[in-house]
Amino acid sequence: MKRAFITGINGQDGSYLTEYLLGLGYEVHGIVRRNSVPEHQQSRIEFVRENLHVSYGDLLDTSGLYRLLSKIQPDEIYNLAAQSHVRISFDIPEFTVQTNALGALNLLEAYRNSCPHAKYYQASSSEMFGTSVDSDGYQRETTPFQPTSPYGCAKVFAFNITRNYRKSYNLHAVNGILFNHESPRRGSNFVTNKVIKGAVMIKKGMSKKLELGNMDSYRDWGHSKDSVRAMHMIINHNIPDDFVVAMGQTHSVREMTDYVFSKLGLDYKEFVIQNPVYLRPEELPYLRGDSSKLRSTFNWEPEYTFEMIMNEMIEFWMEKL
Ligand code: NAP
Ligand code: F7E
Repeated sequence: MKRAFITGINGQDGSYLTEYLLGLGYEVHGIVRRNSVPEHQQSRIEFVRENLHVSYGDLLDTSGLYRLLSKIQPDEIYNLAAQSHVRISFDIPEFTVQTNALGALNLLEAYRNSCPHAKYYQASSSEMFGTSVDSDGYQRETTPFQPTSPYGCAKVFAFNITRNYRKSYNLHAVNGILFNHESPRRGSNFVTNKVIKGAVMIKKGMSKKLELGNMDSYRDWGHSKDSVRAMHMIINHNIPDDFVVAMGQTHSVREMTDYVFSKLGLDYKEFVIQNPVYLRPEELPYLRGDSSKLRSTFNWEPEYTFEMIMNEMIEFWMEKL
């Protein structure tokens, strides 16, 4: 039985990856942070029991990471933990950098010194590209990084230090450069889930308005389930390497909002207002990923279309509210 160790196990991706690996017969270990509401600590994985082992841990608690990895001796390590909200990274830049950049280094150090024969996956992000776009309108593995947020800057460090450890110490350490991916488990302060929850509340008469920031940025939205399948492929490639994971299609926030409201029989223009609170000091205006390398190496194809993702999330909130 293979053993996996996941940081950020109670996050959106961590919970889907846990289910996916358990389905493949893995024993899954993960760390959660202490929360003053204990029910929140494992809220996304509480329905999973067998072959799942959860410990308290934090990327900033290096000795704890070392102790756990020494004991568990995992075959695969997935570093998914992060302060993952880009706008909030402007409010708490130091914490974001400590967790997303130094936290990755802490985990790499614990890995190198306790279980160097394991494989290591770093959750890198399209936010690293920032304003950089190739002349054909795509971002890919060779596109230079020009990050536009503390979050993006920290992820660039984590990406580079993962490569540096791979080369310096001959470790099987890899990066997945993932574009935005969503699901009903997405935090409701990310734009897709915020729009969908807000629109359903308006539909049900529970709210009258929805406040958003910049509606003219473009994102390449996929599904978290397709993303975690790709993570498993990337970490298990025979050569440690870095891969972009993306749908290759882009939609503006406005188009996405229009789709969601129309699906509910509403006109978004009657309900959506702009609140500058949700604008970013520097915006990333456009993302569209070219995942040809991933597709040709592993035959990876997304199972979800943009419309399927939105529809699943709409159904979720229609039932939940
Ligand atoms: P998420 O839902 O925000 O989950 C992040 C997880 O990290 C949470 O469980 C959180 O715990 C944990 N965490 C935060 N700080 C920590 C720390 N100091 N020590 C240990 N755990 C900590 O994010 P996600 O959407 O699943 O994303 C997973 C990873 O992929 C993240 O690294 C993210 O930056 C990256 N990524 C995401 C996307 C995307 O579109 N979703 C795209 C590219 C890259 P709490 O619940 O206690 O806060
Ligand atoms: O914003 C705009 C906002 O917060 C998307 C993270 O998973 O993907 C995610 O980062 C766009 C931006 O995601 C609101 O300005 C407008 O242009 O859903 P988001 P993100 O910033 O792209 C990357 C790849 C990651 O790695 C991150 O971890 O939507 N927008 N109005 C808004 N965004 C939010 N959150 N809230 C609004 O009211």
